[in-house]
Amino acid sequence: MFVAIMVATATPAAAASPALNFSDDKTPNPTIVEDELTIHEHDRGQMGDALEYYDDSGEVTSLNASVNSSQTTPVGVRFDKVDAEAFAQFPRVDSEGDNAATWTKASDWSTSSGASSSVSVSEADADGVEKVTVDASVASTETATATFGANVSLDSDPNKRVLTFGGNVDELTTDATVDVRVVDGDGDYRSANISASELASDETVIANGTGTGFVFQERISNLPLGGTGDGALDSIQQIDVVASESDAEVTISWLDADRKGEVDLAEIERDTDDDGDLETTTVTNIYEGGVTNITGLSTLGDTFDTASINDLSVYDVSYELADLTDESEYSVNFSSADAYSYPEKLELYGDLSVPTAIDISHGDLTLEFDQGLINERYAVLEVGSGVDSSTDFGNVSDSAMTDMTGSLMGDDTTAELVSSATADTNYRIHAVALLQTEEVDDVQGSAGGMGPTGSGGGGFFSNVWGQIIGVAAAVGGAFGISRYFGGGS
Ligand SMILES: [Ca+2]
Ligand SMILES: [Ca+2]
Ligand SMILES: [Ca+2]
Repeated sequence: MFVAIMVATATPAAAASPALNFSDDKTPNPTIVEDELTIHEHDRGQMGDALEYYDDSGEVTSLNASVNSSQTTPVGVRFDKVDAEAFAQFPRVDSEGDNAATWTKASDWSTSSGASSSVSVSEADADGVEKVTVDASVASTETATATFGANVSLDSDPNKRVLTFGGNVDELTTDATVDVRVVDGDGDYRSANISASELASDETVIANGTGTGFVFQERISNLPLGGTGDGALDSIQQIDVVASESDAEVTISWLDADRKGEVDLAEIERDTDDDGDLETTTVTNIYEGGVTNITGLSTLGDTFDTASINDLSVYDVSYELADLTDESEYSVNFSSADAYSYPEKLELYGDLSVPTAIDISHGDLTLEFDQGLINERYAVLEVGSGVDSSTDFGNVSDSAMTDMTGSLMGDDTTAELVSSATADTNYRIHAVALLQTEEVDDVQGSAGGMGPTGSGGGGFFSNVWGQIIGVAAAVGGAFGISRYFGGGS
């Protein structure tokens, strides 16, 4: 009979997952949770989802995991670690090949300073991004200036263009200020500044302290005019980075004074109306600096369509039993539970592990278990840390498994089964949950063996089993049959 039904009803499942209804809170779904995953190179030209990465063979692959949907900003980007073609394009010269004219060449900068001051410009490529560091040692009442003017000559509409500055403020000693100036041919300039005495969110301020990942964009006409020319910014001939009064250092990852519009960076959460609550907003500047948490990779502006994001942060990642697709990694079995004074039981095995790769780094990993039943209804709950996944379920020695029923804290709580889990370690979970007859349907799901998406079947045995129960239920006596096949526990 078993064979006959199996042949009649079993269907192959391409991406099988355990044949349980994971939307029911009684369904056991042990999960390894991770606070922050780092993808060292998220290449937007090759990847879409935040859980994709290059495996150690250089192939794009995806973690068998999910990001907690309650995260409003599930990914984080440090813009000075983003490698976007546009960052290095300035100045744009009609005839240049392969972006030969670029501010990222330190040798194309010049310097000047007061008698007791000095300044150096050096290339500081990092994270796959071309960068230039301006390091100024400045005496009181003096200035030190780094100038980029090679191939810069914008005679039309200088005030309609946008000054863009992205990068890090590495050092800003007390009283130091850094001005970033667009300068014309007769000594006028308009400037944005870095100063501890300014409000960071001010539209003429790049930053007011040290930090990383700042992005500043502002229409030049909105920036204050200075200098000793004729009082009008007639053209843009150079960009000056001017440190005053005391030591300062900046590392530039994005510089531009050409474009006539600000570009969208991404959608973030920011308090835009000063009421203390965050709003969702698409921004063109990052005055907060650091890692910018964004509402999704898809909100990145088109400047970043083919960018590489180095060290992409992904928050609140779950490696769930429900995510398992390899049928050798789990087993579910409903059967009679007479021995426990309950009508039915679900016996479950699962192998959970978090993969490692050169191109990913893991944060804190915790094996958790959300309880949907009272403690007494978990007749068995045990974990084997480091159990070889090739060992058949049920063939693991008792000594390899640790009883975790003492970690249970009641219905609707989360038990911590392994507090400091490690990647590349197999955690074998074995649970027996005691169920009322009507709960079997809830836990198994109305699809009678469909996985959580309803689009695929369960593992081979569990799928067949679900089908058997479904078929048997139709003719009555489902649990007579299930008892017949019930596994011992
Ligand atoms: Ca260029
Ligand atoms: Ca002028
Ligand atoms: Ca607000």
